Amino acid sequence: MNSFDVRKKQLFADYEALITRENIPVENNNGVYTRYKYPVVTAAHTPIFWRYDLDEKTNPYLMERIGMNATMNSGAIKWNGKYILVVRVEGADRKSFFAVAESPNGIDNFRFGDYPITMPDDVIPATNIYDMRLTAHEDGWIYGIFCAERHDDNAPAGDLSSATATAAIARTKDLKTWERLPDLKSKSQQRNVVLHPEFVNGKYAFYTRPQDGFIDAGSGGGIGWALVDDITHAEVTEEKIIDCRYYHTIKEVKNGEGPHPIKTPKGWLHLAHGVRGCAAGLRYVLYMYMTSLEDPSKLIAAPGGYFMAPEGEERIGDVSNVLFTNGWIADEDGKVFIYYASSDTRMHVAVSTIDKLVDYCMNTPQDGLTTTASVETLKKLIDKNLKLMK
Ligand code: M1P
Repeated sequence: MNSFDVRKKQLFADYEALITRENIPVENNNGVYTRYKYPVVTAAHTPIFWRYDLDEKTNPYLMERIGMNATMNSGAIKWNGKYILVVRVEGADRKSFFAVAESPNGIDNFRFGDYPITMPDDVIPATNIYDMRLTAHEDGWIYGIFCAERHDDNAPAGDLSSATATAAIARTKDLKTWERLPDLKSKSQQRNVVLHPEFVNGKYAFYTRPQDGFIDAGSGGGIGWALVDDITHAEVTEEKIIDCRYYHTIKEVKNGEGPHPIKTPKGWLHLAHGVRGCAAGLRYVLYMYMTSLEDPSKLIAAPGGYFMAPEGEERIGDVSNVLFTNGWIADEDGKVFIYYASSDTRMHVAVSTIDKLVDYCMNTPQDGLTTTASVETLKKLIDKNLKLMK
């Protein structure tokens, strides 16, 4: 074998070893969820034949030709018995695109299909697209709502950083061919928009995140809720904030709905991200809340603090100190697979159950918004436990 063939054989062997590596639950957990040791999808999980030209004549040194930088913020759905992620893959050129990776068990063996998704760009073309939330809606379509980013042409000449964020809408029946619908019309910029899986009062319901600019949520207030008559010409006419931001909390600067909520007998279970500022920059954590079955826009449980925060290697990456989620899968047996990205770099899974997550939401004390309130809450638990321990 010549050196080209030796290297090629090694590349494929290393790749197969990575893809088929068994994932291991991390035992040291808090009882609410179990993290898994290895990231489920990394840039190294993208197929070798996406990155290398495998023709010795045109690539005699067998060098990487198209670099992949990150695999992050992935939508999730169970489809034909497989655990599917629509992964946000970011190339070395900073462009994000979507690609389907599937696993037989939800915790390892995630493998990409041969091609990334070709997302029609027949509305207003976007420079970058990312962070798809998948919703199998009761109308029979699977929707992908994602951010479409474009340069802000109103920015002063020479400003090549100002951008606009819009919620783009596409739908599919097979996760292969996508139909693009017009972007969600809204007075403000929008990111982290999610489609509720059921009609509400006969209308499509969206979780929104109104924002003053591309980065700043500003006066947006928090996670919003809007009903839309026609998804093929979706427009936010009225928007109410259902999960507010508060001073000195984990969502002081921004928040955003994660995947669409899971329906449980006790209410809709929501997973979201909250952002606060500190000297090291922004810190993104995950938190949960619940809304009523009768009125999905009515908050019924708001556990205080974060549900998950970056730990260990999760803390480090392209944008450090970030956990972000836009995908989870609830199995028929009540198991929940929470897919989250760390530091805008790689995808992980944590596993819990619907019962545990509902218990977490209903019985974790609310944030009292002051130190005094937090200490009083803590003292109540200590009193109770000390009595039990006597
Ligand atoms: O870099 C962290 C995240 O920042 C944005 O989220 P948000 O709009 O809530 O600030 C998004 O760009 C997201 O993709 C990214 O992970």
